[in-house]
Amino acid sequence: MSGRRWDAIWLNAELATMAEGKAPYGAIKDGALAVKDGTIAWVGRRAELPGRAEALAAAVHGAGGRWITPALIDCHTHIVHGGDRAREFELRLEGASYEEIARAGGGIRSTVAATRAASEEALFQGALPRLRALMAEGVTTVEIKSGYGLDVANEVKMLRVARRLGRELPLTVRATFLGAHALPPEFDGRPDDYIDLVCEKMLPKAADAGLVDAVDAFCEGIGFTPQQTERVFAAARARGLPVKLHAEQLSDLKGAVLAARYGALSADHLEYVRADGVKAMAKAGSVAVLLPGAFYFLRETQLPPVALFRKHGVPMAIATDCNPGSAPVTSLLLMLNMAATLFRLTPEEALAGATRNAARALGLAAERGTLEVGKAADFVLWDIAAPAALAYRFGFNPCAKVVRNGAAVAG
Ligand code: DI6
Ligand code: FE
Repeated sequence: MSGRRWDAIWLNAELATMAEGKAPYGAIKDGALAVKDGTIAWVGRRAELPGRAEALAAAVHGAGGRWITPALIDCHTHIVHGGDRAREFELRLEGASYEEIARAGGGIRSTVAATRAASEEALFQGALPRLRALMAEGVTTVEIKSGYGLDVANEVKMLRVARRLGRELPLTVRATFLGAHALPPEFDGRPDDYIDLVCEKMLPKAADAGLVDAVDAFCEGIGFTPQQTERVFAAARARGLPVKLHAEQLSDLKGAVLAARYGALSADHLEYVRADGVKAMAKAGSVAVLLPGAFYFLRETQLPPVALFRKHGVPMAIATDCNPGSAPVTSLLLMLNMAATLFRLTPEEALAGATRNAARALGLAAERGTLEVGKAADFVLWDIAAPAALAYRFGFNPCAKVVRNGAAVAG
């Protein structure tokens, strides 16, 4: 015990707190950030510190004049999966569409076959390098979905891997149950029977094992109807679990309206959402999770209605959607760049999308996503001249140091 007020303090830093309603990026020039018990205990201008840093904190760190931002949050991934879909990529380059491949039994189903065949250990080992790539860019919180098991044992297997990754890596993992991702082959022609299984067996089993933080579904022509999706949402609600939805990725089935009706944390993709969906989301406080990697990789041309999200005050998050079919990407920084170049988000909106709004999309707004007192001391030191550089450069990683729960993450 040093008897000092704080465990550590970081000085000589430019802070992009990303706190709302303040300066651009919530910036604080010549800032100081203090940590106590893994939590941010003080943040502000160095000149306003209530005493000498050495007297206040047991450890004093210099940030070398670097920018510090909240650690990044990837709020939508399918990072646990077996196999890859490079062959499908070749087919698409020869002219086949994503939907045609899915309808022909490829697509998600081919990843289901590979995921079912993989051991829990193999899935864990397979996810490691992908997560390490995200972590190297300052990600400390990741959402991981199931949805490539599509039976009780394999959905539980995927979610157990997600939990283990959260235990064994310096990462906060939120596990999302996505049993209603695709119709497994053994249920061909019987989607409602499959939804029975999802609601009556899969979700209860996974939730009772403590493996589910939220429930998602794929509401789409090649996924499930709004009626089927609503049954999944009702089952989630009965267990007190929050919902989110893959909505309006390829067509407008009014998934966002439905999700909003269930108070969804987020609706994701949203290229085809219209004003009714956007307004419903605004009212419900749902986050629009934009996935520029999938937009890019599928060569989509329909842009998500960013102007409408702004107009109605729907918070926008940015995520990788890391998955083997539509977004085999493990760089959240690249997604910031694509959000700006493809979707015309400002660099500040893009960064808010991978910090403050991503936290909100995971129901973690009170605990992370900004540099504010009381939140987790998860932050990143960057070798950049201004925060806009995080969206400006691409294929480049200026991450100098990652701090999680107040302690430097080795790496
Ligand atoms: N939309 C997506 O982008 C991912 N899932 C979904 O519903 C892709 C899933 C895949 O192609 O494996
Ligand atoms: Fe997805």
